[in-house]
Amino acid sequence: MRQILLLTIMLLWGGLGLNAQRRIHQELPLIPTPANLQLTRGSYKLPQRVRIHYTTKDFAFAAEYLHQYLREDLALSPITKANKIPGHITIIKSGRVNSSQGYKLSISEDNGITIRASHTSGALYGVMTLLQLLEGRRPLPGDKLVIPAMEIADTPRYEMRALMLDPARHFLPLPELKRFVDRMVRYKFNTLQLHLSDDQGWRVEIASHPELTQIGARRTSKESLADNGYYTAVELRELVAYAQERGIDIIPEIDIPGHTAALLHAKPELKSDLHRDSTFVLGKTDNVMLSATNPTTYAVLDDILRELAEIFPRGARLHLGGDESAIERNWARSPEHQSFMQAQGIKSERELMGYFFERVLASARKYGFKPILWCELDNIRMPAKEYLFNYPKDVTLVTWRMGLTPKSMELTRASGHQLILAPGESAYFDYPQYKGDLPEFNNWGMPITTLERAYTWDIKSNLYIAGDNNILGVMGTMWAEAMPDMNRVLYMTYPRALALAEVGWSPLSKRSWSSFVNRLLPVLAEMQRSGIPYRVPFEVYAELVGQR
Ligand code: TNX
Repeated sequence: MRQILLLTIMLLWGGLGLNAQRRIHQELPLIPTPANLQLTRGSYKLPQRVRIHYTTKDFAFAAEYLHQYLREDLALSPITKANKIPGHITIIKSGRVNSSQGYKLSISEDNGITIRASHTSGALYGVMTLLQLLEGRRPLPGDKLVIPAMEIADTPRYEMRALMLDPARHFLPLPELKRFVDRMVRYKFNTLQLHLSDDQGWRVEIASHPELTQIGARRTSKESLADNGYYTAVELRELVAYAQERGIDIIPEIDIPGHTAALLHAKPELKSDLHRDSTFVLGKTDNVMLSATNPTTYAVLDDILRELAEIFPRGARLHLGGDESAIERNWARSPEHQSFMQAQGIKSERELMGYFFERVLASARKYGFKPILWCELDNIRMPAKEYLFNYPKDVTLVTWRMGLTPKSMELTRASGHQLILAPGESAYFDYPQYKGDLPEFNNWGMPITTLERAYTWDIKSNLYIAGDNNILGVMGTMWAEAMPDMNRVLYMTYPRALALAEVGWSPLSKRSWSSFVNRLLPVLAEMQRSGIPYRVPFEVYAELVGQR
């Protein structure tokens, strides 16, 4: 089957008319496409012993990254930290670039390559753009590498471009997380959320409550023993530093008060009266909730947050879940919760959610975290009118449920909450990418999210209103019920995350599906060369030859 597919693609590619081939090569293979790009006269020839000069030690990592690429991927012999010589590569700190993630990239025959940025991430993004320009241009021995002269002035559409991994469902060892981070920076993603707890596992070591991982990270059913595992505080600190060098913030997520079977399995004292006598099997139980009446719940959560604060930098974001809490099945049926509500004057279980989070958010604030919650409305689909409960102003919300993004945008616009867009119908990359495609196990009837959909959702909709400045960014989620390991995760991530990277970075005015498709092949070729699994988007090849 695979061979047939590959053969078909090769035939299609070979069979493209000259016009189509020309069309494909017209556009520079940059993903995400820059905000401004102007080709200028001439071209620049990279010398074999090209010098890389940088003006501040903040840019050392970006320079080193470029150095390594030139040496290993293009077989050049670069020299870094040399004095500045015109006609080579310079990475300059410049106050003239006024956005912290922005950069300017000039390529000219006489001056060589200049990247200007005011901050580390801008310098890094300038290098990533340069890498894509150089990709596939490895010269033959004796020849020089030539790139067209141009001026790029680039800056992101949204401050945050995020992906989310779910090691709770299937554990992903630390080196695999680094492998994922390595790819993210290539496409200018700057945030990785780690879903560290769910019904299926508790994945972060908490010294004051060792049973969380001793019990909560160990599956009890035989078939899923391979899913055991957790991150130590030392490992997470290492990951935070590793990601930070690459311009990526890590957001830990502790999912409460629902999605907590593993937590309750490890700490039965946090169960409500409803479940006091039940035992939970890790990976099997859901729809249970923490007790909101028990002071121990808040004390344990405070301990957890305090320890997380020792791992993550002060001011980091922290996601506290808040999704799919089955309040009707839990708090609404619990005598303890009902009398607690009465005593406190709390009128509904929804209001009790507000009470619960106020108490946990007090801990989050005390430890300097910026809190995030999944946005829930009064209904799981339209018609929905309002928030599930009164979200405090300092909480950033994530819109995720299918069909609720327009409503969530309207509500947050009015209430002033910051919003991250992770719409289920276009940014849930656990869903199959095409009819009949993976995942072939644990598929609970997932809908399909095609590459085209992952790219066009914001272009096709009337979601955006001028001055919508409460939107912090976009996030693609890799929920892992059906993804046993990192190779599968990468296969599901790419190429759809390339589409999302462009949604999050490039201005709407510069984007089109056909342009994206034209730029895709060389980027995928580089992934293949680097050993990154991705799904071959054969339907896109059909698009190129007009067969749709
Ligand atoms: C809903 S999205 C969930 C996750 C599942 C996902 C599967 C969200 C906030 N909760 O727990 O993994 O659907 O697509």
